[in-house]
Amino acid sequence: MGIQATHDAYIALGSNLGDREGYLHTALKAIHGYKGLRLTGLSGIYQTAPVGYTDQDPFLNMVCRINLSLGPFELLEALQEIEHDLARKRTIRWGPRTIDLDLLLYDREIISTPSLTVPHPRMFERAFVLVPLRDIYPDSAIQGTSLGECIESSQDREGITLYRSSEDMCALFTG
Ligand code: A4P
Ligand code: MG
Repeated sequence: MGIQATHDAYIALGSNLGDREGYLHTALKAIHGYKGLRLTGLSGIYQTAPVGYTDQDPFLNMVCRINLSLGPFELLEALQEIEHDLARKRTIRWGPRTIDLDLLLYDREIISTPSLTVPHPRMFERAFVLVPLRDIYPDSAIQGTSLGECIESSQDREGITLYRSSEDMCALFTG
């Protein structure tokens, strides 16, 4: 009997179309139900003003931690499959979407390829990612970069309000 090596990864979820909270819940269930993936942490849900293409409705954003046996590229494929199943409409870049799943961190790996960049290239300047990540990330810094300082200097931190607490999310998924 071998010991299965496992990894920890952090995924950012975002939705700003239709039943936003419903899409987040459906995506979390799909992640937890996917072979080789297991949810181990849930941030709160935050309502956030749109960044980039601003003429669109506010987002709900959150972050989850997973424990997994898949490699980073297999994980990206799994996330894309789940996005596809939730019928995301790819029309406007940075535009409205039912669900967006971004791979933020995979252990402490640094990956730089055309199809996958980890840590996610824009995460350190986006409060809509860092504020939920801070709910569940065990340290105050990531590879020497302070989460609090990044949030302080982010452009979008004013537009963020708590929508559902991390405790409520965990209760929903365990009880
Ligand atoms: N890709 C490379 N690295 C990664 C990674 N770490 N995780 C590639 C996920 N994908 C990665 O992604 C485009 C390509 O990125 C993929 O083919 C993959 O191989 P996509 O999800 O198809 O396209 P997208 O999401 O429209 O573009 P992108 O660049 O991911 O958009 P962003 O940067 O995620 O921005 N404002 C608020 N308040 N909240 C939001 O959630 N989201 C966006 C989307 C803009 N403004 C927002 C929000
Ligand atoms: Mg994306």
